[in-house]
Amino acid sequence: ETWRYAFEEAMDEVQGKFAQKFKEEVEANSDNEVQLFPFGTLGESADIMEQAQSGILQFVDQSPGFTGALIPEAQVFFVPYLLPADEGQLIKFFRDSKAIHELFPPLYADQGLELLTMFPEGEVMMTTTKPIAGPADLNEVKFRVMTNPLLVASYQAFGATPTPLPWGEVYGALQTGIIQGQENPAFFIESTKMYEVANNITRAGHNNFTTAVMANKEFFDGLSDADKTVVRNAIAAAFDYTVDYQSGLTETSLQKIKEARPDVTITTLTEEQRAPFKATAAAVEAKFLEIGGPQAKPILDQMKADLAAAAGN
Ligand code: 6CS
Repeated sequence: ETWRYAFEEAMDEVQGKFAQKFKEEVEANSDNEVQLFPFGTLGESADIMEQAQSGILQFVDQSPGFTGALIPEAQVFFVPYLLPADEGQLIKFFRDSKAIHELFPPLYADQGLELLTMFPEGEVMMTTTKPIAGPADLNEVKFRVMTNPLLVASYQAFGATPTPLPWGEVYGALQTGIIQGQENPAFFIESTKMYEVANNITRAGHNNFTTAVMANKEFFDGLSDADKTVVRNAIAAAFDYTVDYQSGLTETSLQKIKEARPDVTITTLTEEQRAPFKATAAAVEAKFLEIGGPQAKPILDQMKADLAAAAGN
């Protein structure tokens, strides 16, 4: 059989690396073939999700940044400063989290999706046309966010004017001045050349980019037990591979950006400068409980317990 798998990034970006490893594992361990569709071949994130739900695609990688509209609980990943900055803790959390492995799958199942994995793609950084040292500098900045109500609330709390847009419109919107900022991990800022149209990079340490890989549920349920195992093993192998691939990626990406455009500023905010951003977390968390769907509270409570466990507490 041929399985179709679409993702939100290019072949040589993190989701593409994951997908290629998944394909390699599936094809080495079964007679199935995996056809990969990178960003731009089948539409935006919202389009590939629809295609996966309707069964045109068997697999899809869509980030909670877009799934939040479909599964309100997935917005939890946009409570600022919830995920740890420490990489070891972060990976441990993604590997062991009960919220991810037990509480989220039924919510995805309700939308016709088999949740296969979630994984991190790196520290999120702001890129803006003007330097940012604190919330006051975000005043009147139209800041592009993914189409996720809690991410909108979070940037409102940060003092910006959040502007939800699909990914394909971001470069042009920065270029023409419709927006003045956006956020993404360093590898993505580098590969998509965001620094060309917004040359100030700010590390507020407020989040790590989470993504999720799913299968069409009807398709997955119809697989033989052997094929289900092939899929699950391929996902596990791709997870490990992607974690290794990302080791040191943030720093090498920032280095490449500096080389490509020496006048880029890269500012790591001090603890003192981060304090007003951190102070918004409680209000954004309260907002999540309000708009995060019927399972918002159990998901948030479980996430916190999982994060404490990953931190060794
Ligand atoms: O900002 C976005 O919309 C995109 N960012 C990343 C890192 N991956 C895909 C997503 O579409």
